[in-house]
Amino acid sequence: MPISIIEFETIDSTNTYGLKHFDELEDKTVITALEQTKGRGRFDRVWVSGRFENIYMSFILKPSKLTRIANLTQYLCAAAAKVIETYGVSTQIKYPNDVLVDGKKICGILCESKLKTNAIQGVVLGIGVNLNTPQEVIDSIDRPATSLNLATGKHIDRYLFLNKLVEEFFSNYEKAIHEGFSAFEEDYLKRTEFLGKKIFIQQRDNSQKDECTALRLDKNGNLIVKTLSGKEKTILSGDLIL
Ligand code: BTX
Repeated sequence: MPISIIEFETIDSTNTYGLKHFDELEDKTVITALEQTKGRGRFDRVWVSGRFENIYMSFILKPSKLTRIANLTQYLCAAAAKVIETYGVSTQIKYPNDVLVDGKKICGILCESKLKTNAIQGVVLGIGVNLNTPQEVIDSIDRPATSLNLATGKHIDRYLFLNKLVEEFFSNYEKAIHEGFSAFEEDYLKRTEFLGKKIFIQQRDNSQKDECTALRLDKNGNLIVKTLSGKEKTILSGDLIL
């Protein structure tokens, strides 16, 4: 379980706070906020973070051995999907870090390493989950999005969800750290719907969309695709367009 949960009413970003105060925060501290004024996604994108009784949270993690950082993102993705499903909705995982409901993004994960003279000291693993975002705010997001209240037709108790997520995350955390992808492979794979399908990989500058077929995830959780020229390729960065 976490050492402590620190909650802010308003903060720029729980990840930014975690990185800034990394040295003084203990391993397994959880930072949460009711709203973020500068919520961040990957590649400096914005994460819509208004005061809607949503989850904006970062885990401060300083494991002594870390198999693969990318796996922590996938591990949290599967944990979040499981908790969302306790509300009676089904989820899909879009590689590597999105949880979708009805094909729309409900949750995003941002994993950032804390480096000191090029050595990794640990990570700040941030997650945002839309629990009670109003429809008009969802409609203003530039990609398909949803919120758990809209999917269930009910208001979602933020503290209950937060506790469930923290508990689920730490229930298998040590195993995930030590064994990597194999520790949670089944939970992750059974929610992926893109394998075997034609997809596009878009690089971060949005310049190019490469068509390919998603083949499988390897034993480290990396996506293997077949390119149009028939070659197998490992995808380590970019966004999947389904
Ligand atoms: P991402 O780069 O995968 O997704 C960002 C994209 O998702 C945006 O460009 C936009 O299209 C869409 N988007 C923005 N806000 C939302 C939203 N609320 N719901 C659904 N879609 C949205 C995902 O990055 C990583 C998000 C991590 C957020 C957490 S919150 C706690 C922590 N602190 C912080 O600043 N970031 C993390």
